[in-house]
Parts: sequence; C-alpha cells; structure tokens
Amino acid sequence: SGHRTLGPTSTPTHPLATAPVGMPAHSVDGFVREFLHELNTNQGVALSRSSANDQYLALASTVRNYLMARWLETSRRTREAKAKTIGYLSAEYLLGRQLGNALLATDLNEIAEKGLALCGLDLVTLRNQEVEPGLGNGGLGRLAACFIDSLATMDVPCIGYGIRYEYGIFRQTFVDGRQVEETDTWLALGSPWEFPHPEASVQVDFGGHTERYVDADGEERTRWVPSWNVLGVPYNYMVPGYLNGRVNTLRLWSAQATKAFDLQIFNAGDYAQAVRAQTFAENISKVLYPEDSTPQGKELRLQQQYFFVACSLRDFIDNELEEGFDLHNLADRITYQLNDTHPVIAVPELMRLLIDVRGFSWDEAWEVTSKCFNYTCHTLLPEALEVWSTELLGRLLPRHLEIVYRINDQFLAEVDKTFPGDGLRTRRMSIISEYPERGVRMAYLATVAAGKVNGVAALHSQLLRDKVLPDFSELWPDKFTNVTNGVTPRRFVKLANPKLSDLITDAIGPGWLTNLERLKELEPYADDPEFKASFAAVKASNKQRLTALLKTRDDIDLPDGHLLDVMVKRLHEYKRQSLKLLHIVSLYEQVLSGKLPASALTPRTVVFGAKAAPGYRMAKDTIHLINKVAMKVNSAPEVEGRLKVAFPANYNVTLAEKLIPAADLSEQISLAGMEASGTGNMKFALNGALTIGTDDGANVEIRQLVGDKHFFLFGMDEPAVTELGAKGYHPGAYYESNPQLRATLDLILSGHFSDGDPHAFDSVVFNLLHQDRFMALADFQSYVDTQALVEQRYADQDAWTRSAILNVARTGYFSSDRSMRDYLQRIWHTSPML
Ligand code: Z16
Repeated sequence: SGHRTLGPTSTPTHPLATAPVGMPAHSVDGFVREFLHELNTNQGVALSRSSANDQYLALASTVRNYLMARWLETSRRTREAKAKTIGYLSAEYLLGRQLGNALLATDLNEIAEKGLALCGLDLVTLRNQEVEPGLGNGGLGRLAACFIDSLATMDVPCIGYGIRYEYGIFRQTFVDGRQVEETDTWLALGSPWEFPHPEASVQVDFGGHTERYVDADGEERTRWVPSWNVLGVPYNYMVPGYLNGRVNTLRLWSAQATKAFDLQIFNAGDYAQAVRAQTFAENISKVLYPEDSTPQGKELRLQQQYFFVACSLRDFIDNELEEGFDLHNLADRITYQLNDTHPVIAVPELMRLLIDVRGFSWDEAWEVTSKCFNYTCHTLLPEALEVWSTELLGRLLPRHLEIVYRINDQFLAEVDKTFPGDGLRTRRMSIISEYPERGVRMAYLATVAAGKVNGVAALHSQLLRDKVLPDFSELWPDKFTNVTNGVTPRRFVKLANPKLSDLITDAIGPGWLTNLERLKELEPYADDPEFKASFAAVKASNKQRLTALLKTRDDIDLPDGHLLDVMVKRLHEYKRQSLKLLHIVSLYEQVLSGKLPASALTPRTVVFGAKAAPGYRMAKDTIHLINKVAMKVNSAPEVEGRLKVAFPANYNVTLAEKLIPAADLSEQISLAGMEASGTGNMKFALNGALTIGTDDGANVEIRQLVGDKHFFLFGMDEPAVTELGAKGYHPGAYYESNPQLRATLDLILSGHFSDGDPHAFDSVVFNLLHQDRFMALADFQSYVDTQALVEQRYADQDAWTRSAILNVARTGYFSSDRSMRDYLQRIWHTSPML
C-alpha cells in the first residue's frame, strides 16, 4: 500500500559493485563536467539561469562526490577489520563551513578554482554562500569538531554522535547596542553535506512506569512500560581526513513523530491534536540550548540528551556490529567518550539495554558498561556540573532512575569497604544529592562508570583532582588523567591563514600540517630578516583582509597600522570581558582628563566578539556597555583616532577564521582557576599573535612552551586567588585605594557612555564594586601595567615579529592530532588502522 520495506533485506550483489563507484577524474575538465551535471540534474537549472545558491549547492555536491567512494570504502574496511571504533558522544559540534575543508581534504581547491573560472564563476564568492552549521555554543562544540577532524586524518575509526538541531546557535544582532537573538535557519537554503537515512530510524521511549515479572527461566526481571516515544532519524555527514583517503562519519539525529504516537489520536478523530503531537515530538531536536558552561536544567534538554544517546547506542549495536556479535565483548569494538556530562545518561541506558533487552545479569552488564565509557570534564564551575532532579528523571526515564539508584548502592558499598564507617564521606560521594532537592549528580555518575576521567589542560586536571572530585581521586587515583586540548591545524592554520601556511611550507616543507611539532623547524627563521619581513607582510595582509570583511559584513572601519587587540569567546563573567573594558575606559579616561596626551597612546584597535546566553542578564548588560563605550570612544576627537573599539555581531567559526590570523594580541584573561583550557588561546598563538593572559587553563602550557619573554603574564595565580577568597575579598577596597581604577568606574557611573543616564550600567558596575566574583578589580592594576609592557614591545616591531614567529614555532604541541594521540594512549588504548 505504497509503503517501502525498511532496512536491509538481503545482500544484493553485482560484479561491478564489489568496489564502490570510482572517483571522478582529478582534472579541470572532469570537474567542470561533474559540476555542470550537478547543476543540471540536482538543481534543475542551466548555468546561465542559475543563482549563486544553485551554484554553491552544485559545487558542494561535486566536491562531496569526490569523497563518496572513500567514504564507502572506509566503512567497508572498518567493518572488515572489526577495528575498535571511537564513539564520540557530544551534544554539540561546532563544525564551521564545510566546503573549504572538503576542498582541502580532496586537494581540489586549485582544480575547482580553475574549473569555476572557466564557467565565469568565482570560487571565493561561492564559498561565501555557505551558512555554517553552528550546532554548538563555543569551546566544547568546536573541540568536538577538531577531534573528529584529527581522528579521520590519523586514520582512526570514529563515529561522532550528536543532534541535528534544526536551529543552531542563535544569530546575534545589536539594537541600540543590546544583543537581540534571531533564529539560525542554517537549513533554509539546502544542506548539501548531509545524508538522511529515514529507513534506519530508531524508536526512543519516554515516560511511563516499570514492572517486575518472572521470565521463562524463572528469573525476576524488570520491564519498562513507556508512555510515549519518538523516532530518531539519522543524518550522516562526511568527516574527511586530510589527503589520506579516510572519510569517517558524523551521525546526527533528528526527532520525528512515530506513527503509533499519533494514530491513537487520529482514530479518536482529533486531527488537529494529532498534528500537535507531531510537533511535540519534533521539538526534541528543534533548537540548541544556547548556554555555554552554565546549562539550564530544562526538561527538554534532558529529553535531547537521552534522545541522541539512546539512538546512538542502538545504532552501533544494531548497525555497526555484525549479526550475532556477543555483547559481552562490546568494549573490544567501541569506546564511548562522554563529552562533558551532557551524554552521561548513556551509562544507565547501556545497562538497561544489556539487562532488560539482552537478558544480562546486573554484574555482567556492569562489567561491560564500566569498560565502555570514559569521561571528559570541561569545567570547574560548580554551576556547570549538571544535576537532574530525581522527580524529573523518574518521570521521564523511570527505569534509568532505578538503575542509577542501584549503581549508587553498589558504589557506596565499595566506598564503605575502603573507608569503613566514614558516613560523611559516603554522603559526600553519593551520586544522589539531597539539597536543594534530590538529584542525580551526572559528573559523579560519569566518574563512577568511566574507565578514565580527564580534564582538558594540565592545571585543570590537577584542580579537578584536588578540588572538584577529591574523594574520587583518593579512591581511584589511577582513574584520573589529563589530555590537554588542541585545535586542528587544517582549519585554523591552512584554511584560515593560507599566506602564513605558504610561508611556513616554503621554509620547512609541507609535513607540518600533519605533524605540527615540526613547526619547531621555524625557530632559526625568527632571526632571519627576510623571513621576518615576509612574516610581518603576511600579518599586514591578513589585517587588510579583515578590514575588507568587516567593512562589508558590519560596516566597521578598521584603521590602518593599529595594534590589533582581540578578545573573542563566549561572554561569561569568569572570562572577564569587563576587565578588558576597564582597560579601554581607563586609557580613554586618562586622555579625556588630560593625564595622558593622545600622542602617548599606542594606536590600538580592540576587537570583541561574544555571544551572551539569552537568559544571562549580566552578560547581556556587559555587551550593552561594551557597545556604548565603543560608540563614545570611536567618535571622541580627544583620542585622535588612536583608540578604537570594534564589536562585530555574531562571532562564529567563519568570522574566527578571518579574525584570528589578523590579530597581534590575544586576550586570555580569565580569573586563574576558572577557564578549564581555552582553545582560542591556541589558535591565536599558532597564527602568530602574542598572548596577554593569566596563569589559567592551557595558557600555562602555552607560556611554558613559548617562553616568558614571548608571553605577557599578569594577575594572580590560582593559589593566590584561593588565598584571597579565603581571606575575604573586598572589591570596594581596590576602588578606594586605586585612583585610576576609581576614575575609570566613576566615568561609567557618571552616565558619560549612556547619554547622561547614570544608572544605565548599574548592574555591571555595582556587581564589580560589591561582589566581583571573578576578582577583576584585584587584577586590574597588574593588567594595565602589563598592557604597558605590551605597548613597549610593540614599539619595537622587529622584536615583536620575532616573538610572534617563536609563538608559531613553539606551539605545535597544540595540534588536536596530539590530543588524539594522547587519548589513544592514555584512555582509549587503541591505535590507527593499518
Ligand atoms: C564549554 O564550551 C566548555 C565547558 C563546559 O563545561 C561547557 C561548555 Cl558548552 C569549554 C570550557 O569553558 C573551555 O575552557 C574549554 O576549552 C572548552 O570547553 C573545551 O574543553
């Protein structure tokens, strides 16, 4: 009755099908043929009548087709070898544009450029048609994208699992300097990079209750009787390795209503209600939650988490393993990496699958489960560690809550055996918290289940052991390890900074792109006048490229010849955009009040890029203040054009790729002990910016590697922060005792930046004066003093360029390839395919 059979039936064969379809010819003519074919048959238009969007979509399909044979072959090879796969479980993937990366991975850039030119088209224009898939908030999502790029490039089997949000991270605009959010309609103009597989959909259950029953063998068992369900439809994306022929898969799940769900209501005759039910189900993958680091405990978010994790576990077992595979050996074939606490519900889900569906005993199931998972923690902020109320969890996933309770009982019995009678300790360590309401501490659950728990930079991993999970590290010292984050040099050096890449390759050959430690070979060039001149010319050219972009993108005028001082990252109090702002206002105030002649200012443009979570008041007020200060400073004749503030809206991966290569100075100024790692810091250093930063996150390792002379350290270190906190921190004392800080805050309080309204920025200023949880005022003087050192160094352009080159030469460690090698050795215990 019009229905097609779902799923594989038999295994069809044909002599010509033993190998996947071959690759199209790597020639300009071949490329043009493929491109026109795609334009005609997929877009259904003639070249002469095609829109830029048609052309982009046809180009994307063309490039995609070059990867197709490799994708099919990768999948065949991996299955045949029965290789162990990394299952990367992440609620976010901040991929950035795909076309440039696909052209790079296939070595088609030049061919595409020439071929398109023959058609009268410009490759750069078409590349700019692409709307980036922004399926992540910030660092964590971008890290996932870098990691899957590296695994593909290193020939390691990996499936990235996540959610295909219909709307990714919101689009930011400013109205009167305030952030306004718009929905991100990234799918609206077509999505040439994805392959939906509705026939492989997975049903996911929710709600209901559990029942005990006795099975045929007389065993007492549990059955979950859910009350509603949805379908998860997989969408596959290619993850091409760099010039190595491997193409891994990113599998993102989209929620759809099941038939059973609405049939009942249809039969009851309420069509409108049935359609509403469909909307309800499809809400699950509708939108990315826009909080970075401080998640909201919303029911829909828990639904999202369980939804993608349940689909992903089922997918691997049912579709990636051969039929009849003995799940007792599951850990031989997959290791799941839990990217933060977001996917931790996978732990009780695997237990449930093994016990309730596959008939395992509890102990057998735990034996398998505890070998399959590892957990990465990305934060130290207590408010970022997810706790789900047992009320919500029990309502949405009653069987999982039972399993969590039993895991906890078994775990606390173990604690009691190791530390007999230490009731305080068992209460502290319980997976179940009692205040302010009963809840499941997902970080504890992850730690109990995981083979390894890692932090994301050396300092962070140490603090994780000492401050966040001290009882756990005492119980299981060997469970804890560090893997310092990294970034992919393919996207963030080669694609983002082609001129620097060519310069490097001219000097040391092309091997650095897959072996970034080879950047060390650049060290001698730091004293080569010719190389230095070329390096400085590349920076100047990247600034010009940025100037052109900001003019058309934001109608922002970047002045020539300024020190380009860049702070781009999510807006969060702990990152201290407010401290950067105080520095700007302080410089401005000194000129206004005549303490400093304008001619003494180092010409400097500060560029901010930052989205605030829509519900984060302080962050949004800070954005407003930055924009208001920018308006005033930029038009103030007193500073004679020597101080500018630019705040392009909607900072995203695409903008980062243009901004970072142009930067002179990288702002990494979080309060010590707060930023788990940072990854922007690495991207800047690798592109030849010098860092001004605190001793925090991966800054610590960057400074160790580049050397103190080439890094501007300021502020308290973590022990000093802890000591000050213990002693009692009084920000008002800094205001009272530091006249320049006082003049700076007073200028804001005077209404100078708010058309005379003295209360416009009360929330930000009074927070700094009376609370200042992240001690911006305590670090203010050190920061402005260190900025003066920056200016001194910048005045000596030759010395600056030398330091910049050494930053590039000495930060090869921060390749995500190295991070992946560390995970392979320390956590996954597997290796690339041979
Ligand atoms: C996130 O982006 C991060 C941590 C977290 O708990 C949640 C989100 Cl969405 C960031 C960290 O803040 C940053 O320091 C780190 O570099 C990044 O994750 C990747 O590890």
